Amino acid sequence: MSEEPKKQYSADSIQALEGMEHVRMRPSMYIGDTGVRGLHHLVYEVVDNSIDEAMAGHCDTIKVTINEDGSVTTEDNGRGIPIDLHKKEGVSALEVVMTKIGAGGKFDKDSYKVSGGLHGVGVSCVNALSSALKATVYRDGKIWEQEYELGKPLYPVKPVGESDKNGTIITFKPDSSIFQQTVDFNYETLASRMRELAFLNKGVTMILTDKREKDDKGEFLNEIFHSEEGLKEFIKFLDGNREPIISDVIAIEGEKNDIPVEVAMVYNTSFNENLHSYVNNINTHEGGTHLSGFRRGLTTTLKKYADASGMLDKLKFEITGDDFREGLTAIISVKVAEPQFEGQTKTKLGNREVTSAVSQAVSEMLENYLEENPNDAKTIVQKVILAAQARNAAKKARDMVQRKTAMSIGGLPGKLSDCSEQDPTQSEVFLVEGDSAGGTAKQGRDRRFQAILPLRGKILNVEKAMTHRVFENEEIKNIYTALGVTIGTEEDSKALNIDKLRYHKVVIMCDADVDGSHIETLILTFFFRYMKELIEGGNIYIATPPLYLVKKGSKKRYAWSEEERDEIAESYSGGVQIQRYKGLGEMNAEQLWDTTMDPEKRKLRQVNIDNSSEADRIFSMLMGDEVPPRREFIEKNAKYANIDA
Ligand code: 0RA
Repeated sequence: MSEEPKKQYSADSIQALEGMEHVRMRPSMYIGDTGVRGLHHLVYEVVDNSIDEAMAGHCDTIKVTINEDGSVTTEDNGRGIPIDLHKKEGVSALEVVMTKIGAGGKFDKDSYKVSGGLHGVGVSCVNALSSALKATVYRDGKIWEQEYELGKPLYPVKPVGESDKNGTIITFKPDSSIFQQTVDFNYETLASRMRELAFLNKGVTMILTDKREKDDKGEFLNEIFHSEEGLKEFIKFLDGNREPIISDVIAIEGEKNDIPVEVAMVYNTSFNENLHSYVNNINTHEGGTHLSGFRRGLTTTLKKYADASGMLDKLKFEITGDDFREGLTAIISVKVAEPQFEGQTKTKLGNREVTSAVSQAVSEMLENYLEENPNDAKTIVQKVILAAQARNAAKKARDMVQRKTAMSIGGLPGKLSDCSEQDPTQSEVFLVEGDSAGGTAKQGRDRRFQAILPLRGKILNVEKAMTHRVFENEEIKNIYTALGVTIGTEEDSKALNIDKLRYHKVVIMCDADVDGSHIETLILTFFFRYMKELIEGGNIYIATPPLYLVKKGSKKRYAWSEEERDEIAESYSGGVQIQRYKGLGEMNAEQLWDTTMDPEKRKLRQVNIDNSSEADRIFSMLMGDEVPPRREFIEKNAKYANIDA
């Protein structure tokens, strides 16, 4: 052996290895968590790099494949990761990109990189967290390859063939010692992110294939996402189950102070405001300066138009910002060169300069639209006036909810059986379907830390109700008062105050049948539209009562699925008695505690929002007016279908 290869491990590359070690020691610092979310983040990280290539105009097709063995392959037709010698490191640039934390991949400065949040940590992180990874690069007339284990190269980058194509293929298998919860990729989760990316980056084709599963026709699950109209189509997709009140989606595209701004919006007959904002393709859940800019631009322009039209002349009260956004669905997407992310989940844009850029862009383009479409303009102003009137009514109802909350114990709902624990972090409340199950739960619970709030039958469908009706509803008022949640501050009439949240776990407990799942969806819709912070804070859970009791003599076990039921029956070697639970009411207090409420044994499902635009679309579909798409969705997801049969 010559002396050459030794040089590979210069001081810098040793530092790189240490960086990779650090990723393995503290993975959450790089990818947020090592649960389901973090796992999928690995795919997003690689795909983001391909999208960067697309944004720079070098790539139009990105493929993601879940392989039979559970690994994932991403493939793009970008320039390919550079393979030439990296002078400082003394090895191929490909190796640097794959093994050096913070190399970030890009050496050029003119791409929209991400300095905060979870994205942009680099493919090297994915490498560090993979038990095996293979990078194949098509570039400079050749095919290049390097493989790694736990982020360590198995051999130097080598040519393995010739080709005139360009692009990058990366196959990786997540390390199960890091992702201990699961290494199982979810098709739907990846599909909804790829769909979102296709809308946000028009013209780019995204292809997802799942080789673990075949459909009825014997073909792999496969979807192609491609949008020629971008955000305009995104809005139509999101609002497909709502009824628009204007003739078409308003789409705005431009650049202000070097900040590309894209907005699409529509008004519908609902009473909800639905804003989704993105910075460099990242969903900014907590909003930020771009969203403020949008709101400001929208309000000033519409207000100016409405004032000039004379339609507000007879109005007895002021129009507020909220009124301009009732029934509005909008997507704001900006590209910022050096974004600053703030907030609890680092999804709030902080860059001050973005507000005025977006506000100006929106004002100019919306002004033109209103001039050119006077009928739509009039419809929008009428909707705003109606919203202002409804807001006045809602304020009265809301004040009543608040007055009730203010009265400590005396103000708690009569139906609430509270726990004795005073510390909210140690307390939980069960929202239980129906008074009778509520009674059983009350007997079965551990009253020291478990409270019970029975809810009567089907709670109000908030998706179809005006805001003031929601606040007037008895069951909903009970939820607010029991939880200690209030609405409205000096600055923001709709702001939620959860500082005094009385229970850090809120558990929805419904029957395991079709009615139960409908009620569960109604309650979730309420939390999604009116207390989203609790979902985001991880406070909302769903109880999972068992579906079967398998008995033989004095032996008995519960089952949560048909497979489990059959397994138990088999382990008892036949001759068993099987009881099917349709509702909570069929269990006695002890059984309910044993199976569903005892923290030692129960299986709570935590509710979280993977993809908020997708969640919004699903709630509007499930709870809105259109029946056919709802039926289709329920049939596709009919996990309860054979239980009721
Ligand atoms: C570093 C520099 C350049 C591109 C990339 C990395 C790159 C990374 C990934 C990851 C997946 N697909 C990718 N495609 C490209 C710039 C290339 C150049 O300047 O030619």
